Amino acid sequence: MQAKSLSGSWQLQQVGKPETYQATVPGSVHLDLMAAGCIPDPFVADNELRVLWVAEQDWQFSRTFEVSPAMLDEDRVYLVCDGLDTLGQVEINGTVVGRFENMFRQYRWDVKSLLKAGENEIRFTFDSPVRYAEAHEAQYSISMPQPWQILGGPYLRKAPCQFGWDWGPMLPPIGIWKDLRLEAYSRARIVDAHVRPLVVDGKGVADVTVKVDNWGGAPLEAVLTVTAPDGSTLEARAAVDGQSGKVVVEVENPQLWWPNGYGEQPLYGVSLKLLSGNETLDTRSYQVGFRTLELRREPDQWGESFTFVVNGTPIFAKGADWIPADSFPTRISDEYLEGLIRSSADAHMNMLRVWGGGFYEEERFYDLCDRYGILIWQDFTFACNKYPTDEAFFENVRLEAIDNVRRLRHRASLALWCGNNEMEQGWVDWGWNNPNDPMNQQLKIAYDRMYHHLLPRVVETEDPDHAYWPSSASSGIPFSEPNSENRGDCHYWDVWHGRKPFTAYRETYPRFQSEFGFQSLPTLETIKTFAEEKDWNMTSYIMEHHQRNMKGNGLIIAQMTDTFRMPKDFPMLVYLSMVLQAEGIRYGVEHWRRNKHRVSGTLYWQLNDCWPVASWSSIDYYGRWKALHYMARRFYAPVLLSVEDDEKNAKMNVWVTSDVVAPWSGEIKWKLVTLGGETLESGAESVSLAPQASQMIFSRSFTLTPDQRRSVVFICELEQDGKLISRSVNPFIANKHLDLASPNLKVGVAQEGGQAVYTVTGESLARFVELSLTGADVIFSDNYFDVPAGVTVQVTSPIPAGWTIEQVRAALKVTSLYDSF
Ligand code: BMA
Repeated sequence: MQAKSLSGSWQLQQVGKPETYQATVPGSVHLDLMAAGCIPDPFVADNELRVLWVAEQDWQFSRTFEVSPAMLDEDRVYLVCDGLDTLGQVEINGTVVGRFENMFRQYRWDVKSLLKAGENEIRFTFDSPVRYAEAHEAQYSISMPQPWQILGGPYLRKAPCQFGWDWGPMLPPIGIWKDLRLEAYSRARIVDAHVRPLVVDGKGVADVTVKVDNWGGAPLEAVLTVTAPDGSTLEARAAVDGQSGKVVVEVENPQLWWPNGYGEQPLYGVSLKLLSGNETLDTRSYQVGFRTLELRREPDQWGESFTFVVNGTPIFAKGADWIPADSFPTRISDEYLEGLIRSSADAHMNMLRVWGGGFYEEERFYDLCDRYGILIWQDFTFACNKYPTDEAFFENVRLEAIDNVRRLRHRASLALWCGNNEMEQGWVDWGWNNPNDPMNQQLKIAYDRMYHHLLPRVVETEDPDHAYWPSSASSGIPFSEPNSENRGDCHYWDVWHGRKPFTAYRETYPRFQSEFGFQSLPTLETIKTFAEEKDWNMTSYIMEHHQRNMKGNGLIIAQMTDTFRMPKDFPMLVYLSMVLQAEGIRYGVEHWRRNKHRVSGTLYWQLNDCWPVASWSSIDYYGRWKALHYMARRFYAPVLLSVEDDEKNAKMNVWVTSDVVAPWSGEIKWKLVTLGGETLESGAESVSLAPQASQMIFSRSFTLTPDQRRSVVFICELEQDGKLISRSVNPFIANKHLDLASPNLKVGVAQEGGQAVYTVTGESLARFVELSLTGADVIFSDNYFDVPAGVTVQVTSPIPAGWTIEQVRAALKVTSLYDSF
């Protein structure tokens, strides 16, 4: 087997225009035009609107390449394209090789007859996805119009959000977005290898079925090598009979793979060789983990459970929804991607949902999730829309589903296949269904066929080891209460879209909360990349351009006034919007974790951004942690202290919730204290929890005067072996009405190795203390924390590369709630 990558330097040309540009493959037209200085950065100001024309044109990518006589000596030479975005045709030496129409599929053509030894030419012509989508929409008008979207996306198998979303710009990329290469084989090649890392009676079993194309007809052998984390190897071989063979390696006492927080992530290498005698004809290699995984759905007193169970241990899923990490995905660096996955694991997450409006992620994404112990809920890429009903569309999707299920099914991180995002809800709850319209009925029948028949059948056939779920949200019963609290997963949007207060979260008891969220602005440093200071106003043209949920900025302000005083300036508005978001999501997650006997997971909407924008994300486009991400690290901690406050009755219920699989014991210390630090009452309770239990430890109503409500707080601390592990500060009134005084915060900064240690104290309660270093992006060990009067709080950060501790001191900025008004 020989391979030759065709990635690298290409030439780009707009169809019908003479100018040529240098192009980078993998890449896209927008990125090449930006690099050539021909279009402005679409993420700055409202430049997006100035570059809409790019995706309305047709584009050609071409290059020459050498083919060696040795390659042409092989029986077959394929052109293999891992990702073509999206629509067009490819020619070699002037002859059309084939057409493509799906960015999620791998395309493979036998091109030997078109190649010659020496120089060859290859040319891709990409048709405008926008013109295609709009023309089809004009003809069939099936899609659901949204103000933030180019219409007609569903006609194309292209990431739906690239046509615009309620957090994303309308910038559909065009181009060769993954590697492409020539692959040459003689006699036979591997067509498919189904690698199943199983655990059977405590033994690891690497069970591999290989399918081959054996046009040479010679006897073939498959050799399977399993490499343990310590480098030791086990090998087995088996004859390939006809077009398929099965080879199995058993691993005694395998090290089990666990989700983050439940154990280690030992990974085994699996490599497969196809031999003819001593000659290797083809190879494949994989990274696997041995684990069992089940989606447990059992009838119970509330309906039906929805719990992921790994190696027999029920997991409380803690995480977020994942969207594409860039509108132009080919420029996502390995460091950036790892930063996002590491940040998820750092916040004690164990699950991300790859949401159906994006794309099936690249190998490197799942490699990281395997390594960091992040389970993946994988949607098929359909979201919030009605899709075509014709046979060609169904066949295109069937091939796409087979490609991607085969590509990902061996992954330790893969937890679930899910049909689509929110489309069952559309049919049942959002008025999509019009029984009097025959076209509409056809669309609904097509929905049923796709998500209740075609896709589950592909999963059943290609990946019997993972469950299929028809839609998120769904009850699991077709067209029956998809957003039911009693069974299946839920999306809860009454807080945010429905403008309910955060307290409304406590009225819900979903079996699995796979979406809920609240927006904030991105960090000020990020806002500076798209808005000049003159535009620093919530309702300025530019700030509203970087807000795609039409009512979004108003919703932020409205909810802010429930909780906080009006911010005194724009930087404080940014700060408060982040704190508000963090507080809201905390409120929900704490409630659902307290009720873990009933609720089995929370995935907040959304982890990340694809451009700089006001959104529901906890990490902004530049990888900066918003307050929510720091808060997530606290509310997703393995042992959670939370206070169920009842403002009206001045009642505080103190809970401890444990995800630890062993018994847990510790101590609660509480006090009623003035903002100035005077203790009015205090007490302590011991905590002793069964494995994975949640329990109310202490409950108390206080009698407070109206003045006291504004000037005292309830502070609770959780200790283990005398060491503080968590603190919770709870007012008896909305934060805006607290009688806060200037805390006069003092921060000592010392150096310990490569770390800066910040020691924070104040004279009066400081809420949501934010530390930042002007001129550097660092992640602090904690941030947006409370500092009660007279209490010392210590946090650390890495010292930025090349900085002295004096520079850290000079750059340190400290903000607390008191500074916001
Ligand atoms: C859910 C998601 C997305 C959307 C988000 C915020 O519906 O599935 O479609 O971006 O809410 O509105």
